[in-house]
Order: sequence, then structure tokens, then C-alpha cells
Amino acid sequence: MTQLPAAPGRPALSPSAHRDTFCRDNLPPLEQWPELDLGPLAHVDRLNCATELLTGTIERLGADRPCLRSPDGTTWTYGELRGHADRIARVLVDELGLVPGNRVLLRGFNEPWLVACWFAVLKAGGVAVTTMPLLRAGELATMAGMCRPSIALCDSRLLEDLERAEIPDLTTVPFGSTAPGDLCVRAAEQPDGFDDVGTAADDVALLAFTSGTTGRPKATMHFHRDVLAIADTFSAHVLRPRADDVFTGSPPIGFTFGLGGLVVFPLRVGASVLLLERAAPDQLADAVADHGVTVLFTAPTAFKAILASGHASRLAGLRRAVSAGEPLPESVWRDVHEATGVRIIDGIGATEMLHIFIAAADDDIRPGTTGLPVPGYTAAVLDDDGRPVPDGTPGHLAVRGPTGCRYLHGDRQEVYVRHGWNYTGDTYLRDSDGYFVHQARTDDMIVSAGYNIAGPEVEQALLGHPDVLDCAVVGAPDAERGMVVKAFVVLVPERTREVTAEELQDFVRQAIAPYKRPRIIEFVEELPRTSTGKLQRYRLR
Ligand code: 3UK
Repeated sequence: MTQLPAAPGRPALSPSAHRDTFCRDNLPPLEQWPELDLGPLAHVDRLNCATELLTGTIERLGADRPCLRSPDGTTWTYGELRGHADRIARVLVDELGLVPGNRVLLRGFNEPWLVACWFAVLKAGGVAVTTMPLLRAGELATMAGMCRPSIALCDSRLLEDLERAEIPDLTTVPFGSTAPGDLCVRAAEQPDGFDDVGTAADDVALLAFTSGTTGRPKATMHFHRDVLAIADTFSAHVLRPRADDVFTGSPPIGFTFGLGGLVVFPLRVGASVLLLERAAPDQLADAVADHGVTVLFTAPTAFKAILASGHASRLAGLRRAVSAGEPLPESVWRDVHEATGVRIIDGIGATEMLHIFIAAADDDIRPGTTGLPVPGYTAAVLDDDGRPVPDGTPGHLAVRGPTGCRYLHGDRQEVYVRHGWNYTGDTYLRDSDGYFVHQARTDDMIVSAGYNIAGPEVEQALLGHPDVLDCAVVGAPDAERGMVVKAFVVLVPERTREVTAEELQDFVRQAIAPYKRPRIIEFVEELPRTSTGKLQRYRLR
């Protein structure tokens, strides 16, 4: 076991429960970690987040509460979920030979068995590597090459791509069917109960891959402690869910936005979750209306699409709606508010930070800003040398708190972590009231004839036009100006009149400084997005 020395803000690691030392062996060197402000978790030495989220909640609130729901009416109580997870953990350990520290690749839709598998892996001291159903053989092979799983638990409907990935030394067990050999069948034959492995608070619990809007995935490493830290910061202080809430949302559990919003936050407080295998915007709106959902997690594009299809009123029963992944245009916030009375909580999060670190709810919300640092986190806007810039000036967003960036093998760690801060890669400004205002991904800033133009500001202006459904603004090379602003525009399908590029240019010129208007406009049917729903601006460039 590697014991690393302490430094200010970087406590020494506790003795690991992992017999397979792959994760500790491949942590970035301690001096390259961000500074951590652990808060109340600083003194916790042993911790298994699965024990806390299941047994901890059951001890406080009882085992009979509804926990996981499916649209077909299936409901598992907390006790049932723990029972399934215990029996799967027994299969993992007794039949598949899992030892603590082994990575287990999980592949499935958002549905109860995937969640049971995730808990089983953590109970057994394994490291969960949850992947998204949309990923194909090549991507799965790349990920497996990086994190070297020995076992894969895969939805029986999604086996094909995993098999085509031909991952060496991998035992794959399908789940979700009644076929002989299926994990669910094998688990049903196991006795009840399982003794959770007493992991260290700083043993790695999960490896999460970044969305890779530029196509190169990186694996981030998060501890058992971190899983609880996101519940005890963003969720406890900003979201403030109640035990009677019903959560749902669109992000895959393989994306940490979905893991937090659809597993960790509800289970920390004894709430229930409606898990949707398919959550296109209209299905999402219907699910909210039909199942009494009170807390929704999704991305800005889904809110846009729900508004465009005229179904926003289906969201009126929500107590909370969270938007993350991309900037939430102010017009979308206002339109949703007007149509439903719901005040969307915008929050910026990142895979490297595990979840959201700047956000605002209720009366703290200022539409058009992301909000304030989540209690437990500190945020700053810094210049290229790591010095704070004056309020109102754009610069690099830097954050720190109880969670932070640790790339597997320390690969490109020095790009994200500098001067003890996590640099998210976003250009932000802080206004005079301390609110953080998103400008653009730093790589997406457009420099045209000496002006700095933030693509998302132009996108917001375009979205104000009633016939614009979606758009993306990038810099296109230009001999005279260096770069010019170019917009890709998706028009509302059921528009009644012709829309020209000139009309949209004039419209933008009325809303923001004329030099920011798109000089080139291309009408397209749809925009390229990643499996986590993010615009791939680099593909448009
Ligand atoms: C961008 C936002 C403006 C921003 C994520 C919530 O998106 C998540 O993680 P990723 O690693 O991407 C991180 C980057 O996405 N971004 C996210 N939220 C916002 N930009 N406003 C926002 N509200 O560029 C950030 O650096 O895919 C989000 C929770 C967990 C997550 N992993």
C-alpha cells in the first residue's frame, strides 16, 4: 500500500482496503493534486459510500420506503434495493472472484438493475466504471485499456458492442433477463445479506470518464468520501430535497451529473427516483406529469425542446428543476418560469469535480448568471498567472472544495490543476455582487478583428428569435479579421414563414453589440452533440 505524505490542504492517505492496488498506484502524484477543503468529512477515516447511502438511510428512515421506480409501475423499496445489491455482491465475490480494488465495468440504461449493480460493486470494495449505453465498441475498448476492468456487468440488450470491443481478460455477465447465467438469476440463488467492505474514505470508488467534447476521454478518480461530499454540498445546501420528493431526469448514470442527481442525492435523503430508459424531452415532460415527479435533472437543450413543443405546462408540478452541462440561456429560464412558475436551478459541474460547484436556488437566483459558489466550495476568476482579476473582467474559472481533479495516471493533470486550484477550462466573470457569469469554454472564445466574442452570448441572442429552435456559434477563419462569427441555426420545424440570414443578423444586432453579430449563418437540421448532450463546437469549426 502506498502511503503518501501530508501537505497543507493535502492530508496523508489512510490505509487502503484495496488488495488490488491499481487505483492508488495510478493516482497523480500528491503534489499535483488540487488543494482540498474537506469540511466535515476531514476527520472521517473509514467510509463506504454504499453503506452510507443504503444502510445509513434505512437506519434513519426505515427499509420500506419506495426507492427506485420504473415507468411500468415497478417499485423497489430501500430494503429491496439493498437485498438485490447484497446478492449481486455475493456473486461478484464468491462466484466471480472480485477482490477489493478491482474495476468493474457497468453498462446499462437508467433502470433499477444498473443501480443495484453499482451498489454491489461498491459494497464489495470494487471500483465502479459506469459507461453510457450510447458508447460503441471502439470507445469501450479505449476506456477498458485505461482502467483495466476484470469484470463487466452489462444489460443483456447491450452486449453486442461490449463483445465487439474484445477486452482482454474480461469476464462479462449479462443482467436484466431470465436466461440461465444472467446475473439476476444467479443473484436470486444467493443467500440474503452481505458484509460491506470497510473501505477507506479515500479509497477510489469510481472512475468517471470526461465527456471529451474534443474526442479524447480522460478518466477521473473519485473516492468514497467524494460521493457523499457532493450530496452534503450542492444537494444539501442548494437543492435541499425532501424524503417525499420523486426525482427523475435524462442524464445517464454513467455521466456523473446523472449519478448525483438520480442516485446519490435522492438516496442520501430517503427520496425516490423514477428511472427512465428513454428520456427524450417529450418523454421527460410526460413522465414528470404522469408520475408526480417533483425534482428534475436535465440539460438546457431539453428545456428548450420542451418549450418548443408546447409541453412546458407538463412541468408545472415540479418543486425543483436543475439544469447543467451547458450554459442555460436567460431566455429559456424566463420562458420556463413564465409557462410553469418553476425557477430552474442552473449549476455548473464537471466530471473532474464530480458534480456542481456553482449554482443558486430560489431567491438567490439571478437569471443569466450561474450563481454563487456552493457552500463548501471556493471559486475565483484568475488571469494567466493565477492572480485574481477585478470583478467584471473575464478570466479563467478556478474552483476548489472537498472534491477535485485526479486524472488516472496523472495524465494531463497539470493542465486542470494549477496553483492548487481546479481550472475548469471556462471563461467566466464575477459581477460586483459576487455572481459568476459564464462567457464561454476558454477554447471557444472567438477573437475577431481584436474583439473577444463569447459564442454563448451570440447563441442566447439568436435563441431570443421565435423561429430559432437551437443554434451553435463558432469562429470561422477569415483572412481579414482573423476569425469571424459563424452561426449554425436549427429553425423551429412548424414555422409559418420564411426566415433569412439577414433577418437573424438584424435581430442579433438589436440585442447585443453589432460587432458580435454572426457574419455567416448556416441553416442545419441538427447540431452535433456528445453522448452527454454537449455541443461539439470543434466539429462545427
Ligand atoms: C460546462 C456548464 C455553463 C463547463 C457536469 C453537472 O457537465 C458536466 O461535466 P462535464 O465534465 O463538463 C464540464 C463542463 O461543462 N458546463 C457544465 N455545466 C454548465 N457551462 N453553465 C453550466 N451550468 O464548460 C464545464 O467545465 O461533462 C455537470 C454535474 C456533473 C457534471 N459532470
